[in-house]
Parts: sequence; C-alpha cells; structure tokens
Amino acid sequence: MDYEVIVIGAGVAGIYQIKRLADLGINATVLEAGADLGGTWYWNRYPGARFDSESYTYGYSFSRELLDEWHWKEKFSGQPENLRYLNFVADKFGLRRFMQFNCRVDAAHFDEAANLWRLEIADGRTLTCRFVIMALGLLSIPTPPRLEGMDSFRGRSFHTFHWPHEPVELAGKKVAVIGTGATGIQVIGEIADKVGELVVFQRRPNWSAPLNNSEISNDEMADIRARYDEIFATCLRTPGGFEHEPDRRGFFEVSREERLALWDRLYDGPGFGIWLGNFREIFTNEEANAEFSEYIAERIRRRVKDPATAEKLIPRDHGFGVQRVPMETNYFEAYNRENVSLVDISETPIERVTETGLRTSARDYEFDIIVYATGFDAITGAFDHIDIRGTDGVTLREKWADGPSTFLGMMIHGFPNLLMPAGPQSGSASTNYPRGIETGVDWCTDLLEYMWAHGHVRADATAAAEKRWTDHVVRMYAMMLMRKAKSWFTGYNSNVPGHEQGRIRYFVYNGGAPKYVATINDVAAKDYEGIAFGGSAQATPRSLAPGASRAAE
Ligand code: NA7
Repeated sequence: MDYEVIVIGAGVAGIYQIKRLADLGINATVLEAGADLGGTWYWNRYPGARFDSESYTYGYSFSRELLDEWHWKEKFSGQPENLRYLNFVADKFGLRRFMQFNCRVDAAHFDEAANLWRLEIADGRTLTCRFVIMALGLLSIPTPPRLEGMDSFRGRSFHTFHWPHEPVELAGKKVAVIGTGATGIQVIGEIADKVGELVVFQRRPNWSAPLNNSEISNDEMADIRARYDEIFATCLRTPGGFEHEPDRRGFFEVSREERLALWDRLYDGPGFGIWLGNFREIFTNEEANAEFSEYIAERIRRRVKDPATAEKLIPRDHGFGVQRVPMETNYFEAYNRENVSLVDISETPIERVTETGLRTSARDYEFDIIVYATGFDAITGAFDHIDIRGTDGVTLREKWADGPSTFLGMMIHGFPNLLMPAGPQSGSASTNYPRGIETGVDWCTDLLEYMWAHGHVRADATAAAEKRWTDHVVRMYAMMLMRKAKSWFTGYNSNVPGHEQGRIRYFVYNGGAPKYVATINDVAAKDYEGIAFGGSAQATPRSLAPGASRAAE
C-alpha cells in the first residue's frame, strides 16, 4: 500500500485535513489537480472575487499562533489575499511537502479483498491507500453554457473560474458578461468602470444586497484577535456558522415599523446579515418572504435610475433568500453608467456565439471579451468527474444519478473507507464553509483514530443509517421555500445534462450548524453508530506519535 490516507484536493478542506494527518504521523499525501494549492482561491481569479464571509470568521480557527500572526486587511478579503493566506498556512505548518500538484485523479476503485482504494492518476500512476478523503470542493467544476459557435469567437473568452492568471487588459474593451449569480454580480460591480463597454446578459435576476466591505485597521485587528474565542463560539452557536444570528422575534409579532427598522439596519450592515440576521420566517413563510422581498425591490428601484432597468433587475420567480444571496458592491449603480447595458435574454435569447461576439434573437453584439459567469456543476459535479467504484463495482455516478444519498454527508454506503469532510448533505454547504470544514475534518480524523486504535481496516455506513440521514435531509427541504427555487442549492443547472429539468436534488443539510455538530458528535459518542467496521486487530498497528510525520511522496 502506498499511503494510509490519500486526500484529494488541496483547498481549504484538504489543507486542514493533511495538517491533522501530518500531526498524527500518518503516511498521507494530497493529490491536487491544480498547479498549486488553494482550491477555490487558486482558481477563481476574476476581478471582484472575494469572501462573502467576514474574513476573520472564514480563516482557520485551529491554531492560536496562526490567529495571532495573520492580519486580515479587509472585512471581506479578496482572492489574492485569500490565496496568500492559504499559502501562509501551508508554509507555516510545512504542509507543502505532503502535496502533489498537477495530479488529477481519474478513477478510484475499492478493492474489497484487500480493503483498500486503488487510484488511477492522469499521469499514468496507480496509487493505493486504505482511506481516501474527498476534499473536492462544492463548486469546483465550472459549467460554461452550451452555445453554438463558442469555439469560433476570435476575441478572448473564459469562464470566471478560469480567469487568466496574468492581468487581463480591460481598458477600452467591449466586454460581455453572461450570468448574474454571485460571481457575475461581483465581476460586474468591479469592472463596470474599468471597461470600455459592458453588456450584461441576464436570464433571471438574483436578489442581491450590499456587502458593505471595509478595511480592517491594526487596532481593529488587535480587537478581533482578542475576541477570537468569542467570535468562533458565536459561529458555533448560529445556524449559518457566522457571527450573524437570526432575529428570534416573530415576524408577525412585531410591527411593520419594527420590521423596517431591522431591515434598514441590516441593509446598511456588513455581509450576510441581511440574509441570516433576518426573521426566520423569511425562509419558510410565503407572506413574510413576499413582504421582505418587496422591501429589497424598493431598494433596487431607489438605486437604479432607469425604471425599466430596475424592474428587470428585480426577481419575480422567487423570493429573497431562497437562493444563495449574492453580495454586491456597486452592482446596481453599474447600470446607471453610460457604458453599461442590460440584455434580458429571457426575452431575447442568445442564439449563438459568432466570430465577433454574440447573437441574440434581436440583434448581433460585438465584443473583445466574453465572460461566462454561468456557475458550476455544484456539490456532486466533482465526484461525477472521477470514476468512483465501491463494493460490487457499483459506480457513485449511478448511485447518485438522481441526487446524493449519504450518511451525515461524510460517508456513502457501499463505498467503504471513503470520507468526505465537507460532502453533499453535510453541514458545510449551507453554512460558513471553513467552519463546517473544520468540524468535518475533525470528525473524519477522529473516526480514523478510532479505527486505528481498534485495528479496524474497513468502515462502511450501513444502508439503514444512510437512508435515515438522507430522509432527514429531504424532510428538511419540505419546510424551506428554497425547495421551490431553481438554483444550485437544489441541483438546477441548465448547462449540465440531466440537471436542467429542475428536479430537486437534496444537496445540502438545512438544519443549521449546531444541530449538525450535535448529531455527528452523538454518532461518534455512540461508537460510531450507523457504521459497520471490519478487519482484525492485528491488521494495522498504528504509530500515532504526534509530530512523527511519515507522510512522503
Ligand atoms: P450561479 O449562482 O449558479 O449563477 C449562474 C448564473 O449564470 C445565473 O445567473 C444563471 O442564470 C446564469 N446562467 C447559467 N447558465 C446560463 C446560460 N446557459 N445562459 C445564460 N445564463 C446562464 O453561479 P455563480 O458562479 O454565480 O455562483 C456560484 C457560487 O459561487 C455562489 O453561490 C457562491 O457560493 C460562490 P439562471 O439563474 O440559471 O437563470
């Protein structure tokens, strides 16, 4: 066996996972398809890419030294700084030596006789390991549209995920942005005043509210450092894993004036407060949601000068917060600029890409650059891109054809020894991601330690346990207005075959971080109830001496 553990992916999850394994002295490696570490923050280099989480709640919490050393410079830090941070972490803890880059995993097959995973790497190697840990990212497979003529365009075009590493000259350029999700909204707000001309192609508008970013001074950072324990304790307590706590007053129990006062405060406040600091009924009650959505619509009307454009920017098919809420900076003001225009492609669809630009049903447009901000094959896409086979040769693609089913979002019945610290249906996808990641990595690592201590060489979630968890995840969707929205939260993506129809895929756990953590801790406390272990006590005597790192390439 080449490794005890192989971690796939060197993003936020993979970095922390290898840190835990290295500290335990486990023979482990990270395989990363990219040329360097960082995951999301390695790839997404488009202008405007930044956290929607408060920076100091996004960073890792596991090391006091790290918390003391790193100075976040902005409340919502941008991509270059975020990538610097992850590199700083990897270098500080000497983790790079456990990572192999440009190393794409094509296949992972479980060998039932030997209780190990056999991984096929794109470079031709086969690697074996006892455990494989999928740290693949929830949004790591970009999906450009499927438009005729895309290859014929003579200008530059790229999906935001593949925004070039070298600076892209924007001054004076005619630029198209297709897509107005969280990404498109960031790009548009950032480049509107830097390009010659910008045309936004919008299929459906998204509800969006101001990020209200600001710099973090030395004094503020000192204060944050002093409060880190309190900050992370708050994140542990709140459903979203943020500092933002829902307003626990009943929506209908307070007066309209009180509701407006809260909303005015949240609209001018930072980040996801407007979403997660709101009344809880916004997510579950149509009437409450409609009243708040109208409040935001009014805000949009106040900010966009042309009334017809304002109306086009107001969603009609879903209410505020039932899809992931993009956070914006100068987004609505961009449409007040002479050089920016909005094309509603629900009225005049894009028919094709031409050599010189885009053709809609109404006219031709000429561009130097076309930016596809068209989203991701979310949550399960990265799994579908690897040929993963469990017991009896069953492929994960087949098993998840209609959507994922998991145990706690971290294990899959029939795929023993495969762990997902931040998998589909885990607590991560619907919460402040790194908070969920730390929880998930710690739980997976504890499970491994338990197995090593007991000499188990095989762990598989039982079919019954998987069903219980998946049913629980499904039931929670029934309470949420989110179930009605066509978004990546429910598995909708018009660019992925089979995902266009809007059939719900139960991708995320909606019970909130505290309940999730309580549940997984309870499973661990009950000797991992729901997991069937196998193997003999003599099979894997482990040295768990901390610091005795044997990980090697
Ligand atoms: P999203 O949120 O999935 O948004 C994709 C956007 O692109 C959305 O406005 C789509 O319109 C639009 N889209 C997708 N395909 C097409 C085609 N074929 N033609 C026209 N328009 C299209 O992805 P993002 O990258 O913005 O955000 C992903 C997450 O990244 C985000 O939630 C954060 O967590 C970080 P639609 O609404 O489907 O009509």
